[in-house]
Amino acid sequence: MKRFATIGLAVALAAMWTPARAHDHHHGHESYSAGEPGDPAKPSRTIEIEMSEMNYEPFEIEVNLGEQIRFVLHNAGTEDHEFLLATTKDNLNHAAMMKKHPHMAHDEPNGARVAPRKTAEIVWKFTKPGTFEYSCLIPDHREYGMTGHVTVK
Ligand SMILES: [Cu+2]
Repeated sequence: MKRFATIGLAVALAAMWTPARAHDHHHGHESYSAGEPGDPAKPSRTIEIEMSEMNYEPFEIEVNLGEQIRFVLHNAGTEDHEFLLATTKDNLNHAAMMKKHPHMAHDEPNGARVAPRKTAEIVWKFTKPGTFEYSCLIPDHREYGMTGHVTVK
């Protein structure tokens, strides 16, 4: 499990290098690394994402800068899964927090936690160019492959 060890090290280093940030971390912050919460009253393109153990389908998407996406998140698996949109750096910091507080609940506009056989939706506006990701931060899920990538053109 070389990949697991490497990612585990990256998480540990991220936690060590940003103690102030980790300390300040709280849910409900106003700025998000992958864009901003969308407006459900405005037009959006729908992208359906299926989650299961331990992956996303699709695991790679492309959106246009300024585009609003309605993500319909189906959990086709047998465990809870999350979909959290952020930069890799932010998700790794967040994952380190989750290891310390595994029962942390998420109620954030940039993501959702979905129970088996349930569906959730989030509306997101991609206001920043670059590469972002969606990931499941339930301990060990990310390490076993639950990461997808978003390219904003
Ligand atoms: Cu998961």
